[in-house]
Amino acid sequence: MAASSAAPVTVPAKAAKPDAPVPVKVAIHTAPVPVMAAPPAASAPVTVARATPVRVQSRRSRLYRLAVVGLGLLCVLLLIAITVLWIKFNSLNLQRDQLQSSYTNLMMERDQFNASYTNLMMERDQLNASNTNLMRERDQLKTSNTNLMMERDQLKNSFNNLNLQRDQLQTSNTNLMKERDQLQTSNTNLMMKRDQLQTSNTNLMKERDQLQTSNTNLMKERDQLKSSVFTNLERQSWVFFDTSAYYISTDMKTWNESRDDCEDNGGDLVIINSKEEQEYLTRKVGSKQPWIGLTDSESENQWKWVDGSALTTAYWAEGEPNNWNGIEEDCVHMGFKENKTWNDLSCSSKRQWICERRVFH
Ligand SMILES: [Ca+2]
Ligand SMILES: [Ca+2]
Ligand SMILES: [Ca+2]
Repeated sequence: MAASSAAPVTVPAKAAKPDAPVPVKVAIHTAPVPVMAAPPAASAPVTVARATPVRVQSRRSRLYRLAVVGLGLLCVLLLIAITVLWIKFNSLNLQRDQLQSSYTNLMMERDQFNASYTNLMMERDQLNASNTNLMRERDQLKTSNTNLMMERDQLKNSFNNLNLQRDQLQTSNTNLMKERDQLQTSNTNLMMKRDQLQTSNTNLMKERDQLQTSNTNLMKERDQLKSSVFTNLERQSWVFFDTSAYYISTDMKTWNESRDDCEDNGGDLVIINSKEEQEYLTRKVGSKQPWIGLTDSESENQWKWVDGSALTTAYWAEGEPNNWNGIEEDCVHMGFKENKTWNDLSCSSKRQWICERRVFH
């Protein structure tokens, strides 16, 4: 339509500021209505040449007709113009109404847009706030996630260690249960043995008490006997050293006769077991040279004591034993030479002797 180009509607596409209301400008330009110039009035001057009266009258008549015709034409034209203007006016009114309606609609839409815009701004602000919160939460969750992953890894390690420990403990537990069962069995056996031992112990204590009583009696008897033995030995000139009693004879006999005498008195020829014993007897014999219980009569140079034991420590005089002068010398006496030490001599020689017997203190 031609009217739409004549009536431009300016609606800014986007406002400079989002908060400002959308300006809507509606300019209505009505087309200028052409005003027809009024037809020349009838009283317009008409120049009529002065002629003859008929001719003048005819000319006037013709002018009148022309004027009428012209006036009629003018009226027709005016009517057409008015009709056209009327149509255009109606059309413009219609367009104006449409534009007003459109304007109203646009205003409503603008208000709706404004309301929507406000809502959207609010939503945007809410979304911004929500976004900020979400980002903060995301960061917190990221941190939390990292921590959780670390904790998870630590828990995994801990879990693996615990599994390992559990397995070890299970093995240990199984072993301990076996040991416990064995110990229970052992304990039961030990308790039985303990009971048996308690019974046995009770019996032994009774026996011990009886033995103690018996021992006490025996000790008394022993002391009495010992006293008696000591008295008798002292009476027979025995002397005492350590755990032995010694008799140094005044008579002189062969080695074998001397041994018989010792055996008859509950002993045997002396066995010298230590340096102390050797020194004690050396002091006791003085200048005597008595037999001692050492011989190699069974096998030459295999010296043995009268109890069958081999000689370990000897106190031979210098150059002894020597089977002096080619004579067999198989028996030993002490107190020889200045050191009072040992010499081998013929067993058939007669000399004093020393007997030894064990005594109890
Ligand atoms: Ca001895
Ligand atoms: Ca000899
Ligand atoms: Ca000799």
